[in-house]
Amino acid sequence: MAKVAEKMTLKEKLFEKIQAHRPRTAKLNKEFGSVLIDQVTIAQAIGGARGIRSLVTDISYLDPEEGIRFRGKTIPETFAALPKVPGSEYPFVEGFFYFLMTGDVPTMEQTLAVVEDFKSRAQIPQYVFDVLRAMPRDTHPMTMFSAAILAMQRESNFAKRYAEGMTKMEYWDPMYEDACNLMAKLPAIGAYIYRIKYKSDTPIAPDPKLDLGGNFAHMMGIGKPYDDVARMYFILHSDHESGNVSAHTGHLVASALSDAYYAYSAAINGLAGPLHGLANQEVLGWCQGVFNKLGGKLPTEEELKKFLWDTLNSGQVIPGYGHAVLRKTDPRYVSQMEFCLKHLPDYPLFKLVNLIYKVAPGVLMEHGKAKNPWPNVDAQSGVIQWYYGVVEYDFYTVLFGIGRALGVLTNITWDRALGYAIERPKSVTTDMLEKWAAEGGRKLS
Ligand code: CMX
Repeated sequence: MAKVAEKMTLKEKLFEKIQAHRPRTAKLNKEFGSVLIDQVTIAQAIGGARGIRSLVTDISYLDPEEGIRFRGKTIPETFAALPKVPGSEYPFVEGFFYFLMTGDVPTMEQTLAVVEDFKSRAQIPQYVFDVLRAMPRDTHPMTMFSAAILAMQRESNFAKRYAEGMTKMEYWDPMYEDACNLMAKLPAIGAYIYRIKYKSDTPIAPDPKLDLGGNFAHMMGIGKPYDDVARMYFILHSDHESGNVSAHTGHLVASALSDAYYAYSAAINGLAGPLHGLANQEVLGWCQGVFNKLGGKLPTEEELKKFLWDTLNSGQVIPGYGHAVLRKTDPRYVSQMEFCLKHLPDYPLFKLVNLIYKVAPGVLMEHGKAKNPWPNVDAQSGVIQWYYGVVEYDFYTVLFGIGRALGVLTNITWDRALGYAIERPKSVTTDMLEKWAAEGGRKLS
């Protein structure tokens, strides 16, 4: 007899959703495969494939004006809908994972089942700690994080099952197992890197009573409300549709049927770039530079304008500003700003970040290059971390990386469920571009 929906595990629910979704993808592919959805210009071919509609995901969608929606919900709607950790302002990360995977808002009971499931998967093999310990302590924490994930590849269910032989229809199952096993471990790996690198080698063991966000705060050694900061931070950074470098890298690598460990380690390497996730580290460095130059005092608007122009004139970007898709202030920025207004309204670094928000868009507009002069997620995130004592700002992108796993791992599970193909776009040569430019375009057909 079929199990009642509320009693289904996340995995059973996911399978039900996969079975319902597969005919939609198959029909589109078979009956409407030749329907045109976009065309490509020379500028797009040279300019990083910007805006070309050639990826499919149902996990999140980024509207240039509105910002991100997770499974159809805006950030405030997402936070309002999901079951909250008792005594906390923010939802369980585990419930959010359920929501991303299935598109359904879980009940408290379903959420707690994922909390328990993740706990049963959270144990980290000793060799991972040994690998991290063998690395020089001045290694960038993103390199350590990526190496730890890659080191665990031998644990992959997907790789084992693939070697034994399984049908395409089964791929999603071991990919889901790998996704959950990895997601359950990442917070502890991140906190371990933090404690050995910056806190005199004093790792803190997990507390089995706590949820993912609470446990992360505990293992970082930081009291309340840092548990809520962790929950908010991981959810906000989880997904930003498929084309950004980390999500796209995860999708690309997994499309070769590389497992979740290979794919997510690669995604982390992309996130480590200063034009992507590393921008949060750069923002804090930039702000501290301003404070240092002014002996710790807040700049006036005029002084700040000069700092911004100096940065632009030296050929650098204003970190935390601009976006490849967004054309307004990032709602992830707004969500963190609201947290700051509630918890740290008078904090000098928050005041500086607000002042930058007032001044930088005008400077960028006058500069005339950036298509979007408004702040992105990275412009605000470091302030909160700094306030709660995480002042080692080269660690910030690891926090991003723990959150981003929620989206990437969900996406690659669905990629396998829907049988998405190995990714292989076609390249052309400069000679060809010049020929087509002279002819007014490539003759199609
Ligand atoms: N400061 C200065 N110049 C900027 C700028 C900024 N913040 N944002 C864009 N520009 C420049 C670009 O470098 C580009 O210059 P060139 O024509 O000389 O190459 C020009 O404006 C046009 O760029 P764009 O189309 O507006 O932006 P892109 O889609 O090419 O790049 C992004 C998007 C995010 C890489 C870019 O805005 C940037 O470098 N921002 C600063 C770094 C940052 O905050 N990254 C984090 C993004 C969020 C995330 O992924 O975490």
